[in-house]
Amino acid sequence: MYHLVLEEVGRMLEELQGSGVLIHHWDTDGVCSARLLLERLPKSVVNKTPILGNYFLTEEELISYSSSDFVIVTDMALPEENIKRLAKHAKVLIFDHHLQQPIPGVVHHNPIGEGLDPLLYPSASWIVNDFLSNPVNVFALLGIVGDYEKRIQANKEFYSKITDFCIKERFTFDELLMMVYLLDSSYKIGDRKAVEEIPQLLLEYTDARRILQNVRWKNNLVLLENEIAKFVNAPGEEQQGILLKRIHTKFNIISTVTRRIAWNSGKDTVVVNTGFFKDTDQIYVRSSKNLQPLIHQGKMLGYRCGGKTEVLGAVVPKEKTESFAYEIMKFLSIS
Ligand SMILES: [Mn+2]
Repeated sequence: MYHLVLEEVGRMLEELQGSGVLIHHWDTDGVCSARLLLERLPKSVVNKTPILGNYFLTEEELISYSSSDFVIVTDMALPEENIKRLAKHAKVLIFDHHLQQPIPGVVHHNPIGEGLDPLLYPSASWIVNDFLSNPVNVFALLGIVGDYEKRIQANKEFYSKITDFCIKERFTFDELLMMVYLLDSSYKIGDRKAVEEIPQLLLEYTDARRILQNVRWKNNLVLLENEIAKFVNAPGEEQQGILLKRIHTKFNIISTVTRRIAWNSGKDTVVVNTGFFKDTDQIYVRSSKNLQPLIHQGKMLGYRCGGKTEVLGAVVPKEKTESFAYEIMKFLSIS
Protein backbone atom coordinates (compact mmCIF):
# COMPACT_ATOMS: atom_id res chain seq x y z
CA MET A 1 0.00 0.00 0.00
CA TYR A 2 2.67 2.43 1.10
CA HIS A 3 4.81 1.62 -1.92
CA LEU A 4 1.96 2.08 -4.37
CA VAL A 5 1.68 5.63 -3.15
CA LEU A 6 5.46 5.97 -3.45
CA GLU A 7 5.41 5.23 -7.17
CA GLU A 8 2.92 8.01 -7.71
CA VAL A 9 5.11 10.37 -5.71
CA GLY A 10 8.14 9.32 -7.77
CA ARG A 11 6.42 10.48 -10.92
CA MET A 12 5.55 13.75 -9.23
CA LEU A 13 9.22 14.61 -8.76
CA GLU A 14 9.84 14.19 -12.50
CA GLU A 15 6.80 16.25 -13.35
CA LEU A 16 7.83 19.28 -11.28
CA GLN A 17 8.00 22.39 -13.39
CA GLY A 18 8.91 26.02 -13.00
CA SER A 19 10.91 27.56 -10.20
CA GLY A 20 11.66 25.59 -7.10
CA VAL A 21 13.21 25.95 -3.66
CA LEU A 22 14.54 23.17 -1.44
CA ILE A 23 14.45 23.84 2.31
CA HIS A 24 16.59 21.58 4.47
CA HIS A 25 17.78 21.17 8.04
CA TRP A 26 21.27 22.61 8.72
CA ASP A 27 22.81 19.40 10.09
CA THR A 28 24.55 16.53 8.30
CA ASP A 29 21.30 14.67 7.66
CA GLY A 30 19.74 17.82 6.21
CA VAL A 31 22.59 18.72 3.87
CA CYS A 32 23.01 15.11 2.70
CA SER A 33 19.27 14.77 2.03
CA ALA A 34 19.43 18.02 0.06
CA ARG A 35 22.46 16.76 -1.89
CA LEU A 36 20.58 13.59 -2.88
CA LEU A 37 17.46 15.50 -3.96
CA LEU A 38 19.33 18.21 -5.87
CA GLU A 39 20.97 15.56 -8.01
CA ARG A 40 17.51 14.69 -9.40
CA LEU A 41 16.03 18.16 -9.58
CA PRO A 42 16.39 20.85 -12.24
CA LYS A 43 19.60 22.88 -11.89
CA SER A 44 17.53 26.01 -11.25
CA VAL A 45 16.34 24.75 -7.85
CA VAL A 46 17.82 26.82 -5.01
CA ASN A 47 18.52 25.23 -1.62
CA LYS A 48 17.90 27.14 1.61
CA THR A 49 18.11 26.44 5.32
CA PRO A 50 16.03 28.35 7.93
CA ILE A 51 17.70 30.87 10.25
CA LEU A 52 19.97 28.59 12.31
CA GLY A 53 18.10 27.47 15.41
CA ASN A 54 14.64 28.19 13.93
CA TYR A 55 12.44 25.15 13.37
CA PHE A 56 9.98 27.38 11.51
CA LEU A 57 10.02 29.93 8.70
CA THR A 58 9.88 33.65 9.32
CA GLU A 59 7.31 35.87 7.62
CA GLU A 60 10.01 37.06 5.22
CA GLU A 61 10.96 33.51 4.28
CA LEU A 62 7.32 32.52 3.82
CA ILE A 63 6.73 35.42 1.45
CA SER A 64 9.89 34.77 -0.51
CA TYR A 65 9.38 31.01 -0.93
CA SER A 66 5.67 31.34 -1.71
CA SER A 67 6.51 32.83 -5.10
CA SER A 68 8.09 29.51 -6.17
CA ASP A 69 6.15 26.98 -8.22
CA PHE A 70 7.24 24.20 -5.91
CA VAL A 71 8.81 23.92 -2.46
CA ILE A 72 10.52 20.78 -1.21
CA VAL A 73 11.23 20.40 2.50
CA THR A 74 13.58 17.79 3.88
CA ASP A 75 14.67 16.66 7.35
CA MET A 76 12.49 19.29 9.00
CA ALA A 77 9.03 19.12 10.51
CA LEU A 78 8.08 22.73 9.79
CA PRO A 79 4.86 23.84 11.52
CA GLU A 80 1.69 22.87 9.69
CA GLU A 81 0.70 26.56 9.40
CA ASN A 82 3.97 27.27 7.53
CA ILE A 83 3.34 24.40 5.12
CA LYS A 84 -0.25 25.49 4.51
CA ARG A 85 0.89 29.03 3.74
CA LEU A 86 3.41 27.75 1.18
CA ALA A 87 0.86 25.34 -0.31
CA LYS A 88 -1.51 28.20 -1.18
CA HIS A 89 0.68 29.10 -4.15
CA ALA A 90 3.30 26.39 -4.45
CA LYS A 91 3.25 22.64 -4.82
CA VAL A 92 4.78 21.30 -1.60
CA LEU A 93 6.63 18.01 -1.09
CA ILE A 94 8.07 16.95 2.28
CA PHE A 95 10.63 14.19 2.88
CA ASP A 96 11.15 13.77 6.58
CA HIS A 97 11.50 11.39 9.51
CA HIS A 98 10.44 13.51 12.49
CA LEU A 99 7.31 12.61 14.38
CA GLN A 100 4.59 14.73 12.78
CA GLN A 101 0.96 14.17 11.84
CA PRO A 102 0.51 13.83 8.06
CA ILE A 103 -0.32 17.25 6.60
CA PRO A 104 -3.27 17.15 4.20
CA GLY A 105 -3.11 18.82 0.80
CA VAL A 106 0.63 18.31 0.25
CA VAL A 107 2.87 15.37 -0.61
CA HIS A 108 4.05 14.38 2.85
CA HIS A 109 6.47 11.50 2.60
CA ASN A 110 7.25 10.58 6.20
CA PRO A 111 7.20 6.89 7.15
CA ILE A 112 7.48 7.81 10.85
CA GLY A 113 4.45 10.09 10.58
CA GLU A 114 2.65 7.14 8.98
CA GLY A 115 3.40 5.11 12.08
CA LEU A 116 6.24 2.98 10.69
CA ASP A 117 9.20 1.87 12.81
CA PRO A 118 11.85 4.63 13.29
CA LEU A 119 14.52 1.91 13.51
CA LEU A 120 13.81 1.10 9.84
CA TYR A 121 13.94 4.77 8.79
CA PRO A 122 16.78 6.26 10.86
CA SER A 123 17.34 9.41 8.80
CA ALA A 124 15.80 11.67 6.19
CA SER A 125 18.77 10.89 3.93
CA TRP A 126 17.87 7.20 4.03
CA ILE A 127 14.22 7.96 3.23
CA VAL A 128 15.17 10.25 0.35
CA ASN A 129 17.65 7.76 -1.03
CA ASP A 130 15.10 4.96 -0.82
CA PHE A 131 12.51 7.16 -2.50
CA LEU A 132 14.92 7.90 -5.35
CA SER A 133 15.68 4.15 -5.68
CA ASN A 134 19.39 4.88 -5.39
CA PRO A 135 21.82 2.20 -4.29
CA VAL A 136 23.26 2.64 -0.77
CA ASN A 137 25.80 5.44 -0.86
CA VAL A 138 27.88 7.54 1.49
CA PHE A 139 25.39 10.44 1.65
CA ALA A 140 22.47 8.19 2.60
CA LEU A 141 24.61 6.74 5.39
CA LEU A 142 26.14 10.01 6.61
CA GLY A 143 22.66 11.29 7.51
CA ILE A 144 22.21 8.25 9.73
CA VAL A 145 25.63 8.60 11.35
CA GLY A 146 24.92 12.31 11.85
CA ASP A 147 21.62 11.76 13.64
CA TYR A 148 22.77 8.81 15.78
CA GLU A 149 26.58 9.01 15.97
CA LYS A 150 27.85 5.95 17.88
CA ARG A 151 24.35 5.05 19.09
CA ILE A 152 23.66 3.61 15.62
CA GLN A 153 25.76 0.62 16.69
CA ALA A 154 22.73 -0.51 18.72
CA ASN A 155 20.63 -0.68 15.53
CA LYS A 156 21.81 -4.08 14.28
CA GLU A 157 20.26 -3.89 10.82
CA PHE A 158 21.61 -0.47 9.96
CA TYR A 159 24.94 -0.87 11.66
CA SER A 160 25.59 -3.90 9.49
CA LYS A 161 24.61 -1.90 6.37
CA ILE A 162 27.13 0.74 7.43
CA THR A 163 29.82 -1.83 8.20
CA ASP A 164 29.31 -3.58 4.85
CA PHE A 165 29.56 -0.27 3.05
CA CYS A 166 32.72 0.68 4.95
CA ILE A 167 34.39 -2.60 4.03
CA LYS A 168 33.41 -2.28 0.39
CA GLU A 169 34.44 1.37 0.05
CA ARG A 170 37.41 1.23 2.44
CA PHE A 171 36.10 3.70 4.98
CA THR A 172 36.21 3.34 8.73
CA PHE A 173 33.29 4.23 10.98
CA ASP A 174 35.48 6.88 12.61
CA GLU A 175 36.05 8.49 9.22
CA LEU A 176 32.29 8.72 8.71
CA LEU A 177 32.01 10.28 12.18
CA MET A 178 34.73 12.79 11.30
CA MET A 179 32.86 13.67 8.10
CA VAL A 180 29.79 14.36 10.24
CA TYR A 181 31.75 16.67 12.56
CA LEU A 182 33.13 18.54 9.55
CA LEU A 183 29.72 18.84 7.87
CA ASP A 184 28.14 20.02 11.14
CA SER A 185 30.90 22.56 11.78
CA SER A 186 29.37 25.29 9.59
CA TYR A 187 26.10 25.43 11.47
CA LYS A 188 27.89 25.14 14.80
CA ILE A 189 29.94 28.24 14.11
CA GLY A 190 26.70 29.93 13.00
CA ASP A 191 27.47 30.37 9.29
CA ARG A 192 24.14 29.94 7.50
CA LYS A 193 25.53 30.89 4.10
CA ALA A 194 28.22 28.23 4.42
CA VAL A 195 25.57 25.65 5.36
CA GLU A 196 23.68 26.44 2.16
CA GLU A 197 26.84 25.91 0.12
CA ILE A 198 27.38 22.37 1.44
CA PRO A 199 24.84 20.45 -0.72
CA GLN A 200 26.30 22.02 -3.87
CA LEU A 201 29.81 21.17 -2.76
CA LEU A 202 28.78 17.59 -2.01
CA LEU A 203 27.47 17.30 -5.56
CA GLU A 204 31.01 18.04 -6.74
CA TYR A 205 32.62 15.62 -4.28
CA THR A 206 32.50 12.40 -6.25
CA ASP A 207 34.94 10.99 -3.71
CA ALA A 208 33.57 11.57 -0.20
CA ARG A 209 37.13 11.61 1.16
CA ARG A 210 37.25 15.19 -0.02
CA ILE A 211 35.01 16.04 2.92
CA LEU A 212 37.90 15.05 5.18
CA GLN A 213 40.25 17.39 3.31
CA ASN A 214 38.08 20.53 3.32
CA VAL A 215 40.37 23.08 4.96
CA ARG A 216 37.62 25.52 5.87
CA TRP A 217 35.70 22.86 7.79
CA LYS A 218 38.86 21.66 9.49
CA ASN A 219 39.54 25.23 10.63
CA ASN A 220 35.96 25.44 11.93
CA LEU A 221 36.61 22.40 14.12
CA VAL A 222 39.69 24.07 15.62
CA LEU A 223 37.68 27.23 16.36
CA LEU A 224 34.87 25.20 17.93
CA GLU A 225 37.21 23.05 19.98
CA ASN A 226 39.00 26.13 21.39
CA GLU A 227 35.70 27.79 22.28
CA ILE A 228 34.36 24.61 23.92
CA ALA A 229 37.58 24.09 25.91
CA LYS A 230 37.52 27.72 27.07
CA PHE A 231 34.09 27.26 28.67
CA VAL A 232 34.67 23.75 29.96
CA ASN A 233 37.82 24.89 31.77
CA ALA A 234 36.45 28.18 33.12
CA PRO A 235 35.32 28.11 36.77
CA GLY A 236 31.60 27.74 37.37
CA GLU A 237 29.23 27.96 40.30
CA GLU A 238 28.34 24.98 42.44
CA GLN A 239 25.29 24.64 44.67
CA GLN A 240 24.65 21.45 46.63
CA GLY A 241 26.74 19.41 44.23
CA ILE A 242 25.08 20.83 41.11
CA LEU A 243 27.24 22.72 38.63
CA LEU A 244 25.97 25.88 36.97
CA LYS A 245 27.99 27.41 34.15
CA ARG A 246 27.14 30.66 32.41
CA ILE A 247 28.55 31.07 28.92
CA HIS A 248 28.22 33.69 26.22
CA THR A 249 28.89 32.39 22.73
CA LYS A 250 27.36 32.74 19.29
CA PHE A 251 28.46 29.19 18.54
CA ASN A 252 25.98 26.35 18.87
CA ILE A 253 28.03 24.34 21.32
CA ILE A 254 25.90 24.28 24.47
CA SER A 255 25.12 20.54 24.27
CA THR A 256 28.81 19.67 23.86
CA VAL A 257 29.90 22.01 26.66
CA THR A 258 27.27 20.54 29.01
CA ARG A 259 28.15 16.96 28.15
CA ARG A 260 31.87 17.57 28.67
CA ILE A 261 31.43 19.28 32.04
CA ALA A 262 28.99 16.62 33.26
CA TRP A 263 31.14 13.71 32.14
CA ASN A 264 34.37 15.24 33.50
CA SER A 265 32.84 16.00 36.90
CA GLY A 266 30.26 13.25 37.27
CA LYS A 267 27.88 15.93 38.55
CA ASP A 268 24.50 17.23 37.43
CA THR A 269 25.23 20.19 35.17
CA VAL A 270 23.28 23.24 34.04
CA VAL A 271 24.60 25.54 31.31
CA VAL A 272 23.09 28.88 30.35
CA ASN A 273 24.14 30.52 27.07
CA THR A 274 23.21 34.18 26.70
CA GLY A 275 25.02 34.65 23.39
CA PHE A 276 23.13 32.63 20.79
CA PHE A 277 19.78 34.32 20.26
CA LYS A 278 18.97 38.03 20.53
CA ASP A 279 15.87 37.89 22.75
CA THR A 280 16.14 34.41 24.23
CA ASP A 281 18.71 32.29 26.05
CA GLN A 282 19.65 28.65 25.63
CA ILE A 283 19.54 26.45 28.73
CA TYR A 284 20.86 22.90 28.78
CA VAL A 285 20.79 20.34 31.58
CA ARG A 286 22.40 16.95 31.96
CA SER A 287 21.55 14.93 35.03
CA SER A 288 21.51 11.45 36.52
CA LYS A 289 17.92 12.16 37.59
CA ASN A 290 14.82 11.75 35.43
CA LEU A 291 14.28 15.17 33.84
CA GLN A 292 10.84 14.44 32.37
CA PRO A 293 8.95 16.37 35.11
CA LEU A 294 11.25 19.36 34.53
CA ILE A 295 10.68 19.24 30.76
CA HIS A 296 6.95 19.14 31.46
CA GLN A 297 7.27 22.09 33.84
CA GLY A 298 9.18 24.09 31.21
CA LYS A 299 6.51 23.42 28.61
CA MET A 300 3.78 24.42 31.07
CA LEU A 301 5.62 27.71 31.59
CA GLY A 302 5.42 28.22 27.81
CA TYR A 303 9.11 27.72 26.96
CA ARG A 304 10.45 25.82 23.95
CA CYS A 305 11.61 22.82 25.89
CA GLY A 306 12.47 19.25 25.04
CA GLY A 307 14.87 16.44 25.68
CA LYS A 308 15.17 12.94 27.01
CA THR A 309 15.34 11.29 30.40
CA GLU A 310 18.81 12.60 31.21
CA VAL A 311 18.89 15.73 29.01
CA LEU A 312 16.90 18.95 28.85
CA GLY A 313 17.25 21.72 26.30
CA ALA A 314 15.24 24.91 26.53
CA VAL A 315 14.99 28.30 24.90
CA VAL A 316 13.54 30.94 27.23
CA PRO A 317 12.95 34.69 26.98
CA LYS A 318 15.91 36.54 28.49
CA GLU A 319 13.80 38.02 31.30
CA LYS A 320 12.78 34.49 32.38
CA THR A 321 16.23 32.91 32.34
CA GLU A 322 17.11 33.51 36.01
CA SER A 323 13.78 32.26 37.34
CA PHE A 324 13.85 29.10 35.20
CA ALA A 325 17.49 28.44 36.11
CA TYR A 326 16.45 28.76 39.76
CA GLU A 327 13.59 26.26 39.23
CA ILE A 328 16.03 23.85 37.58
CA MET A 329 18.54 24.10 40.47
CA LYS A 330 15.70 23.58 42.95
CA PHE A 331 14.40 20.54 41.07
CA LEU A 332 17.86 18.96 40.85
CA SER A 333 18.66 19.52 44.51
CA ILE A 334 15.43 18.07 45.95
CA SER A 335 14.73 15.20 43.54
MN1 LIG B 1 17.45 14.00 10.49
